Amino acid sequence: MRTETGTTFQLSDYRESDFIVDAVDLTFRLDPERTEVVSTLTVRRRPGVSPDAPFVLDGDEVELKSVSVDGQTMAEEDVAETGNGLRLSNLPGQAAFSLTITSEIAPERNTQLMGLYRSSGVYTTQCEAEGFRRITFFPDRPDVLAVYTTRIEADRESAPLLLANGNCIETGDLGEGRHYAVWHDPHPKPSYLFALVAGDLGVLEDDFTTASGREVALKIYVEHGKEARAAYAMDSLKRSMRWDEERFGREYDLDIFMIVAVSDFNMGAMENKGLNVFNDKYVLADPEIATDADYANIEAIIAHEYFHNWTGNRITCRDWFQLCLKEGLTVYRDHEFSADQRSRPVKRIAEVRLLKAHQFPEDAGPLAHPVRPDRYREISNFYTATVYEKGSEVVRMIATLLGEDGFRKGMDLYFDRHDGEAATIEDFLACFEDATGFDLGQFRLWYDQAGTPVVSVSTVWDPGSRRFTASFEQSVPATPGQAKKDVMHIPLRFGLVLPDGSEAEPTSVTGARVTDDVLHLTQRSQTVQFDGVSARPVLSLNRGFCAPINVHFEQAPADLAHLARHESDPFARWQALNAYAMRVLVEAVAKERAGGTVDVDPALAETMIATAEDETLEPAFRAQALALPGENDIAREIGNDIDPDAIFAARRAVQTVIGKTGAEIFARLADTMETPGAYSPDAASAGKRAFRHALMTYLSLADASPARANEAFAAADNMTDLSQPLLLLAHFFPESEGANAALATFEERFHDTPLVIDKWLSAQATAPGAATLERVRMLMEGEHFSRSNPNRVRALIGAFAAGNPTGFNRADGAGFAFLADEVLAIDGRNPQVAARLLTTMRSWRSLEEGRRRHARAALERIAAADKLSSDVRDIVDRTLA
Ligand code: 0A1
Ligand code: ZN
Repeated sequence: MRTETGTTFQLSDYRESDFIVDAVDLTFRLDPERTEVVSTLTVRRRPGVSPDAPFVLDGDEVELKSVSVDGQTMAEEDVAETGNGLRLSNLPGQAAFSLTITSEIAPERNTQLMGLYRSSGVYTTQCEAEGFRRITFFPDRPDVLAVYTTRIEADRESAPLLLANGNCIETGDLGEGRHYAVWHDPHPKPSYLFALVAGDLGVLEDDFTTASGREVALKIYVEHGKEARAAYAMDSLKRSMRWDEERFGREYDLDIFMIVAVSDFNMGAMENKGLNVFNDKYVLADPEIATDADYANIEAIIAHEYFHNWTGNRITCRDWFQLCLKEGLTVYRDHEFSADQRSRPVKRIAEVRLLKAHQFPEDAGPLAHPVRPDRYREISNFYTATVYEKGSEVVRMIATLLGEDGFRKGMDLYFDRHDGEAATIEDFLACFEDATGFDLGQFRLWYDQAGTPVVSVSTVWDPGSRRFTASFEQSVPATPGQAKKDVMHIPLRFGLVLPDGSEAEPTSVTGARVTDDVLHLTQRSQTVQFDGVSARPVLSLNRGFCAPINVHFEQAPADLAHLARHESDPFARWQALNAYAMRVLVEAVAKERAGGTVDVDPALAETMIATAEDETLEPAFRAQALALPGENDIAREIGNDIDPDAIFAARRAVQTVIGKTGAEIFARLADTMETPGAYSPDAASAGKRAFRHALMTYLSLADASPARANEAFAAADNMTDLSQPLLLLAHFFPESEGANAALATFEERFHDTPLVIDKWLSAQATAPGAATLERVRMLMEGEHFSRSNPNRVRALIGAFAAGNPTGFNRADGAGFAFLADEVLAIDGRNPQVAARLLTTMRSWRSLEEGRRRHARAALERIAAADKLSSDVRDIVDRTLA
């Protein structure tokens, strides 16, 4: 395990590597305990580098056997093992040379799941960010691009399938039950995109013809017998390939594209060149095992990894500080893909909910960092919502600023100018500026300044002069290492909605630049006058959640209700309704804490019911409209001195009032949302199911009875319709007979399908209340849990810590103590999973005093442990700082 070194890496320290590696030839002699890796590098000293400079290679848990240069074994005194790699001295000064390193690794003992490891008997690799150094000694940094040839030797029986990046150029028999395959990838790539898979797997095959006529073989490898469950992933892949051609003019560039599904994986999936490796959760689906949400995730992640072929692989990152260059951009691309495949406004609502639930709290807490961080101790801890999701929002703002054509021109120039290179954010931004002439000088602060900007708004309507005035004040909260912030360029889509629902068209706007429907805030405070407005308008601000900011705007409930009913853009309708509900919920929490009875503004319930009834809106949208902000959203809005029990009680009370008020209408609507015939995962059918479930939740609360959920559970013929009532029973009627029976039935039916059992674990782990912790402990003792499988850990412990505010934040601190125990227990096997689990403590300072004290004690106990991975050390130190 890489334990803490205390080294901080800084963006400002970047230097090109002294040596250039043109080619990498690898031979793997696979064996679970003792895999021999022979790596031959074709190396040149970079012009200008001193002929005495040593060649420094990274290495982690690799056993060195020998090193030779141009066939000659190197002298012992020229080979220094440094603890984190090799330092080779006395190498040729000018001429290119060939460096051969023989070493050994033990895939079977690799529990970190970084480097070469085994998952259910299959050899697989994960090299991003710094896993290649766990396979062989190498300058393991993304700006060292080389052409790879990989020879794999293995037992034919246990590993009939031998895969690596690129095209297979040779196969053969080695006798004694062993065989080999050689793969060549003609595209120069960084080491983090290397991949190898060897094992016995089934395959689903298809093909794709690119726009220019290249025939591409498509293969998805899964456990034998599960091939049919890869059909939706295959369909998503083909749609992604077509979409990238049509939308961005990007074609695939090899003759084969492979995806391998494995059951032990630290993240979602990995974009290795031509050989994506996936967490099987994001490949396998059929109506019996996958929910609508699973289908949507598969589609999005298949697309994401495929899109990396251009944004990440053909153009990669110069260094890991530039991670958002590939991730933010690729998330933006997968968001656009899903929006085109499904409903754009509904997709946008889901994105914004996710951004606010994950990125906003990160940006407001001790782990806040810029979209492009300027320092890190452990890069694995920077695969964050900020780099991915906020990174995507920043790209979306560039598209807003430049318009569709300008954005496409900038992207075309980026692909053209940097193909085959390792680029930076500066390179990326320069393409948009050069292609359009747009000045992104102030805008680039979005990459370097952490914290969610706040825009405070106040408005005045003067009927006499027909002038509407809006005043804006922007600020960015202090974040770790950044006390003072500069003024940002914030683009805001807006509209002035008139009493009849139409849009005002002011005769003049002064005080801010306005382009089309975008208002540009570029100063700390700005007063904008809209003249010639025919009647008092309601300001609709940040349409489409154009900028990822917090808006402080005391809009009257009647104005929010007006927008919720009349906005032309459905996303903005949802946004207004959500803001209105949030207002009511925050007031309800204050009442609850003061010991009063929670009452609900009847106009909120009416607006929600009217939206639910609005036949012009698609069911998926109406489902979103009915979903109140979650407990964590409310906590974030309140900001400090959080009592999760009060939030829970107040929210439940509001939900119940809405359910009772709307009961008759909801019951009628629920009957119209049938999806007859065989299950189909399409967005329209999924939307109906989501709406029906939202209605059923309100109705069950209104009836104070699990009867509807029991009935729905019994009638379900697909996983979506089965898991929704299961959750309803487990969370709303946990003591009922039906809840226990449903959990037992579910377990009985799916006990041999771990991916489905994860849903069963999560449903129980997220049941509100103090008693759940004991349930989680009990489940950990049961047959379905294993600390060594990341999906199980996330489904049980992760779901408990991140998705159960009342249970995890128990007033006695037992939830925090439990998490600390688990982080320490898991850290020894898998530091990445342990560190990620620990990030669930990031908002501890906003809790009320008693809970805060317990949280601190748990964190301090972790910090005091004698042996921590660098991953956990980094998170615990920053969380406590
Ligand atoms: N690049 C992948 C995510 C990924 C990152 C790190 C990993 O191991 C530490 C694995 C996957 C993506 O964006 O999909
Ligand atoms: Zn990615």
